[in-house]
Amino acid sequence: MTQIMAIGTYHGMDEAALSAELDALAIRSLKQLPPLGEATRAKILGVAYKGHLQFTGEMMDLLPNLRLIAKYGVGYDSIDVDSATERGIVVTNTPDVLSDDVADLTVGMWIAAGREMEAGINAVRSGSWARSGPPLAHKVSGRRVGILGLGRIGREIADRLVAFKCRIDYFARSPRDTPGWTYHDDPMALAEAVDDLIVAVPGGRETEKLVTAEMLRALGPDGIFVNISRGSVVDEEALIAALEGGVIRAAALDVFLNEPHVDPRLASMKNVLPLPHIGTATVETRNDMGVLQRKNLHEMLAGRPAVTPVNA
Ligand code: 8YV
Repeated sequence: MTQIMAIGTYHGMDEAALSAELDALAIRSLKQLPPLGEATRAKILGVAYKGHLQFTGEMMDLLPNLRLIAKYGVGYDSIDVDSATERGIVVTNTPDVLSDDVADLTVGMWIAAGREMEAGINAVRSGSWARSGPPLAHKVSGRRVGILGLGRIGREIADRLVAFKCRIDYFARSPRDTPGWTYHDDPMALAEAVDDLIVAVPGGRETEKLVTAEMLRALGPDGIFVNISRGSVVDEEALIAALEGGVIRAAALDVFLNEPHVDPRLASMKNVLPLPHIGTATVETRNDMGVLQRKNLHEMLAGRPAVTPVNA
């Protein structure tokens, strides 16, 4: 009897494991949930969820015996956790196993934007290198970098930047135990203090448009803005205006407001390094994320507490 439902577009290795280990009933999107028969829906005790469509209380009510939503990913802004809690549904995510990958990519993006790697690649590919080299870029080592959100991922990013002789400033809800980094209790104060700004706060209502036009102005015409969190955290229109108007120097973005549909202005500007949300997209990390997601489902089926709950 199928007690687990897998919702989302999974990689083949996860699809196979969800089916083999948990006999999961797979659907591509939450939109396919309402048309399923009532009897099928009533059997479901756990959902393996991968997606950015909002898993609302209304959707949860279509699964009257649901006990657990196991999110594939550390961010759970696509799940209405309050509604889940009200219904006694545990929500889990996949923290830690992905922090290295996201931090590695962030630093890579920051260097690529600062050193204008894309222009260099284009010069080789187009043959324009033979006529004249690309213009000089800017040094990245030693810059003063602000981390907006010093959680697990923010911390990994900052630790890596220390190796690049960067001075670290950060914003978090409260000061953290850090090796001489500067704490700011206000995102604007952080933006004013630093050369570059990296967004590492979780997405969701609380952080919506946390990065404002004023903060980008404070960063200034030499500033690099990096976002590996969620597109919702920045006022995207303000970001586009700042990039078009030279208010900041460059942006490196792995996330967008309406992804996978990227605003064409962001996709085409030369001072934007756009990536298709690949922060965790390695075989190793995606494997670990899948294992942790399924582990939470196995524990629920065995009557044991979840391993990585967010609303316990
Ligand atoms: C997801 C992510 O893994 O972990 C997160 O919160 O944003 C991603 O890395 C990806 O969106 C797959 O759903």
